Amino acid sequence: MKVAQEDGTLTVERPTDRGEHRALHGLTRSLIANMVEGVTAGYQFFEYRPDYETITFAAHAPTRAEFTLTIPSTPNRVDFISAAFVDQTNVPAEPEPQDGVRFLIGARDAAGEVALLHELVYDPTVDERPKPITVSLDAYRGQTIQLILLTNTGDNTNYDWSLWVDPLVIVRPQGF
Ligand SMILES: [Ca+2]
Repeated sequence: MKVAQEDGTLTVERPTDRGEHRALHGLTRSLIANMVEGVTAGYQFFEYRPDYETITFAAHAPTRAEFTLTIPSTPNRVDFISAAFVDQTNVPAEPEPQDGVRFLIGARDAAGEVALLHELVYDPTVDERPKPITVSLDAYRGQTIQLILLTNTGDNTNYDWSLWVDPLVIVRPQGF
């Protein structure tokens, strides 16, 4: 999927009219719409400046997306929240073996140091629902960072259509 921004409007283009591309096209549009809705509905999704030319939110692993965020100096919690999911829509009735997708969340701080904050494997042969992700960014309060979202295929690339569901960075009081 190619996502472009022009005159304040985001557009999502699909590479072909094949079924899997049509499905991901719709999903990508809805994910981005949900992110925008999250902003207007009161989430503090601050200083969010993604490079829409290169980011894909739903794609066959491996993928890489980076978001530049300036995280406020606040006593509140700052978390990245999302869920990992591997779409099985296009898996045939008699599938080849698959081993799922590894999801990794990292951050590059102002000094250029990259830290792996969290990783998990979504294996569609075991997992049936999106796996929730909550990653604390408290250590980066007051800094401008790149939040890095990666997927990789593992040993087997079959059916590795991977999704970051409703990715958001939120600020909320302690105890919530
Ligand atoms: Ca795999």
